[in-house]
Amino acid sequence: MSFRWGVATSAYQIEGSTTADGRTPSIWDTFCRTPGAVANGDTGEAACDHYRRMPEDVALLAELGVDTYRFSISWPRVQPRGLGPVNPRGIAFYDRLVDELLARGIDPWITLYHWDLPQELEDAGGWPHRDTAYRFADYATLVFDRLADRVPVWTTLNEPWCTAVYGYADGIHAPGRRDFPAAVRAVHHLLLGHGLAAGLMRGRGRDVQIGITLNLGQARPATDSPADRDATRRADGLGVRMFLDPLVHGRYPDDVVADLAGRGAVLPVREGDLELISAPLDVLGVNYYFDATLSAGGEVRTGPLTGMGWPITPEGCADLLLRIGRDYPGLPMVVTENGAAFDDVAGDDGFVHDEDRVAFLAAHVAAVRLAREKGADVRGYFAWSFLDNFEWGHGYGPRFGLVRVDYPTQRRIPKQSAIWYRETIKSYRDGSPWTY
Ligand code: PNW
Repeated sequence: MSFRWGVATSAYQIEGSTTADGRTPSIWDTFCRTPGAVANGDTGEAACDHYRRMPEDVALLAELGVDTYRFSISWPRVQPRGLGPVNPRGIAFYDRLVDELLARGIDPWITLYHWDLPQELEDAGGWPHRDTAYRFADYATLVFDRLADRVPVWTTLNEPWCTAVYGYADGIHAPGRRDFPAAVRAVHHLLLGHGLAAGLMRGRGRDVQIGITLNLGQARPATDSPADRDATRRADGLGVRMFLDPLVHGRYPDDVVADLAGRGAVLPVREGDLELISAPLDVLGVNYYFDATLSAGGEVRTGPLTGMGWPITPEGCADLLLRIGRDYPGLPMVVTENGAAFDDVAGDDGFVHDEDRVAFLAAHVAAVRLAREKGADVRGYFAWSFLDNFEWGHGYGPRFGLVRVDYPTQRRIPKQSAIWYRETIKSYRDGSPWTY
């Protein structure tokens, strides 16, 4: 098989049309209406208007030369209110998207949950409530049964750490709650939802791959002091091992359980849950943005930073992929997101000479190459993002796209990085193509 080259997006960040064709509100619609929650009062109501411009966007993907497009399904579009039968008008959009992609030789790669929980399910308790896991599994099969005949790869969740921590502990993402023990319950129910959905999809007997995507980084101690090393262990526990240990080894790490107990939080594990959660995965999606350097006092950020204030740490990408390969052997990986926001300056023609983004992406592709040479089983690389889009709590300020979106006109203008990416993919394919 040849290495996959792709780009990624998510539903709420690009689609707009939030009330079209029977879609009901998600927690992000509600959060965006909460005063002060999102920068500039921005909302996903219009976003990139992708819901209406989908065919021209797919044509643009074909011009980019990617072989894979990773997108997510809006739960409240296909199952309004998170309950009951599929909404035919909602699923029809994804049906057309899949056909359009296949017609252009691009593999659709579906993420079932990229943060847009139907509001009614949050009202009933959200992810801290166990029933949400069962609701998610029900929704997953509705989508799977309609699209699995044409979609080869299925990702259950995108970055459950962000859902739990940003959504329920820090309150900086929807639903904006600040309750650490609730966030820890959310972690377990997200993983349970993954396990239930994966099991049901697997049971359909289709020839597809099933996986999950995590945001991962290699935490590093600022100094060799015991306090900094302990801060690093704890961050790695919550960020990496709390997810990968149950998924791969079928148990939560003892030190993490103890740390959580010290903070008054408990993972609400019931008999049989860990067996479901640790069912075999075909692929692990790795979203890599940066490495955290930790001291006892918190995170230390030095050196060059992106427009998000994130450190630029491509070496960490290789280290991370090698470490996952070592600690969780036998798990094929795909980098399902990597990219950066910079202060893009557009010319009069809208063109952006984003040499900083080109350098960022090139350094990370080189890190993937290095990790592969050293033996990590990495099977694809997807840039975040195809288009500039709604960057959650930051609104439309940060631009991650390879393609600029001029929001007032919705014009798409490929940036220098889009041209660079197309040429890079081509040279890898024409040179000595990566295979696995
Ligand atoms: C990811 N962090 O989120 C998401 O999957 C995307 O939807 C998002 O647009 C993209 O990264 C860029 O932010 C993350 O602080 C948010 O480490 C925050 C972090 C990592 C990933």
